[in-house]
Amino acid sequence: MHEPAWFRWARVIGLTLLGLFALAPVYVMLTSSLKPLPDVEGAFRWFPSHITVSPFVDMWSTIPLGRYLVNSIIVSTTASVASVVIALLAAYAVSRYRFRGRQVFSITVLSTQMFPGILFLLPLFVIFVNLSQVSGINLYGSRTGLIITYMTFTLPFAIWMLAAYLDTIPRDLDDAAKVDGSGPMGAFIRVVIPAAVPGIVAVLIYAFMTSWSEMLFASVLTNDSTRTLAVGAVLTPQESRSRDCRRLDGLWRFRFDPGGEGITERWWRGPLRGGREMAVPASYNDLVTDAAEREHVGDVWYQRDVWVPAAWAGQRIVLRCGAATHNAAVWAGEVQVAQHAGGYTPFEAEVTEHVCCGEPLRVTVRVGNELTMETIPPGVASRSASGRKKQRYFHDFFNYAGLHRSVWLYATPRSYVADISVGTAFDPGTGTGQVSYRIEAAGAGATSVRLRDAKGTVVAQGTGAGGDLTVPAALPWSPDDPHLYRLDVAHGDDQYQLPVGIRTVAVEGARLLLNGKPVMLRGFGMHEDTALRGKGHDDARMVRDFALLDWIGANSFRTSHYPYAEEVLDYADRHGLLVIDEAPAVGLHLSLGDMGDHGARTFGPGAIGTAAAAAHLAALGELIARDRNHPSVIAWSIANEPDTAEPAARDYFAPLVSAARELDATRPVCFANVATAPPGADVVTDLFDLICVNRYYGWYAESGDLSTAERELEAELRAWARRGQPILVTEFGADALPGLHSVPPVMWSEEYQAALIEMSVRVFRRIPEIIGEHVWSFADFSTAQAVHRPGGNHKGVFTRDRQPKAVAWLLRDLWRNDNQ
Ligand code: BDP
Repeated sequence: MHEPAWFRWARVIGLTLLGLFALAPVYVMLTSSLKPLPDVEGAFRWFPSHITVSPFVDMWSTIPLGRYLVNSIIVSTTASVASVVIALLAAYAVSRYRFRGRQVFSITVLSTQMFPGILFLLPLFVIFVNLSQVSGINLYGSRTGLIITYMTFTLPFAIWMLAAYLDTIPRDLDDAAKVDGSGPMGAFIRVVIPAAVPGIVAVLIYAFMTSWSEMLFASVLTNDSTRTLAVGAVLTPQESRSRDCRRLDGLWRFRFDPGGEGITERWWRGPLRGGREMAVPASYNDLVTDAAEREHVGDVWYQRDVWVPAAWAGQRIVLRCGAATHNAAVWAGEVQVAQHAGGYTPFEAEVTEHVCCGEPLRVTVRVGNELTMETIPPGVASRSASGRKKQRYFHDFFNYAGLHRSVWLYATPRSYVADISVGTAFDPGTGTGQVSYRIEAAGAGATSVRLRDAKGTVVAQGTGAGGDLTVPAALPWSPDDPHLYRLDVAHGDDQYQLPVGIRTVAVEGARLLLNGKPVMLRGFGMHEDTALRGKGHDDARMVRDFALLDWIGANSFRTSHYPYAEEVLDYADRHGLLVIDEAPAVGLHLSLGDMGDHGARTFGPGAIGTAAAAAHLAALGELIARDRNHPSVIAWSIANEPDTAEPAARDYFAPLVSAARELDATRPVCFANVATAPPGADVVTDLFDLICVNRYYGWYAESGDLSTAERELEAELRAWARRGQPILVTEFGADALPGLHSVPPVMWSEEYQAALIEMSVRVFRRIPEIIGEHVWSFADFSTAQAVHRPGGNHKGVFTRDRQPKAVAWLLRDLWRNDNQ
């Protein structure tokens, strides 16, 4: 038959497109990079910067990226085989039992299938994505998306193709196959299936390609910040009879990646070029001398070699990162093993198969610091007129970045303790303590626990993955006596030792009770911040900070505005500090003060939307999973100063509060309320257990006028008190430039800071519902460069190098007297 020329061309173009489509997996394999598409601001997005693939996350979380190919083949094959089986049965029915709408069916299938993909798929894709944004339901790149695509494309087309194929098989053969009395199914199996094998194979290939491309769309367009390939790490690495660790602190090879070339050029494949070195743990920002590098926005790369001990052969080997701010990908040699979003919680990946014991391993970490409207904390990156990439954010501390906490390589037996969670109770009447435990273990072996007291004597024991231990005459944990027991957990040959403090926390009316007794919290909102190291964890700083907390008579602090290093919480457990543990959700107020835009809306599409909410939830989940065993942690703070006067804040926060309660029902949940959401304006406080307020009367409000400030502070706090909930003042204070003095006190002088704090405390002591005062801030800290921040934020009671300002002596007198 004569083929017109246009038909030949159409066929060539069609086949080329199909070929390119089929080559997409090869592209992904070759680059091994999942690059985000650029973000386009606005409610309607032609291309989103990511597609959430959370329904696939479970599946992917167990399979490192290196095995992505195998993984997607398994899923695509299963989906294709299933659709071919369904299609074959339907096609048989269509072919053998003619029905009226057959032609309509053919026309529909042809008209939807034969459009060039670019014309049809792309609009559909954009519609799906926008619907997802609006509805919050994930229509693309999810199982639902996969099913929808199947229903609309693969299945009808497969039925149509196979039906046409089956039409060519003479019906007499069916009848012949029924001679021995078998029914249509017999004919189907004996004649139709064998005769239709080429058609089935063709449809299978088609179905496979469609399902694979479906998965590829989802993954290629996935911003790495939305996927956590590694399983979030919970148990802090430790040495025991069965475990060995190497802390990879020290100097790493280091390279800035302003052009974002590291991924395409695959920098993990060889030694990082450039000859630079960088200290780990530390922020890199204050260790460089170039302004553009200090303010760099984008990726940096760290790399080092580490000997994997020969003695670890046969063990399970894990690579763990304490904190990479704000997102990271990790390679063990040539294999990407982990990817993580969130700058303040640990993540880890098993690397047993990618290392050789007794040989060196090259560890490469890409760390990205960019904040977007889909990260927590949020931010906006843009290019300045000079072409420089700039980062704007809505919080008050400098956006330090890098490997902020230790990277570890550690070994456990193959059967191991994967996670432990404990809950405790204490009856002050009888003195009896309870420790309930749940162990997650992997691999064969028996699980058992022993609870030992400080002398090492076993006071209770149990077997199995969960249970309750009773401790008669228990010594409860409290700031006065931070008594710790030790839970020795064993599974198979593995052993893990968890410090346990027996204590209860409860909110009763307007009181916060610790072990049944009311507590008053005295202390600070703090920061992990020092000169040079920035946000890098530093044992020396930690020891000094705790010494000063003790010196000044504080019993409590808030981990403003992100989860602190695990070492800090361990220290707080041992030294009896009461910690409000905060998620890194700060700056969720796009119209606030000097950092925001007047009148800007915060919650909703185009601003803090569903993607940010998902990131927030993930960060909160990781925080609680990591810290729920610390007796020092007495409450979860979900966010700092969000715009809770905006009505949409309620829908944003309600699921987060429920999630926190679900993950840990034993601790109060709170957030730090902002001055723009006083009683009457705030729409969320009733969801929470504690009222926490940050107030700056005398500084941002009634600046320089302490007598008016005193009246207004008292009036507002009394309005909060009418709700009958406990109130913790999580921030109050004033900037004081160290060494600036003035009589009478004027703003920025040490005297004014002292006078403002003295006035505030006077007010607090008049209101019985107030259960605590946290001065802002413990020490001066670095901020973004801004006209209102001379060398950073100076609200510290201590200077940045941890020496007292005048107010420190006042607080010391006050708090030490309280303690007596
Ligand atoms: C509060 C913030 C805190 C700031 C402080 C300030 O919670 O992070 O550092 O104000 O302005 O709004 O000093």
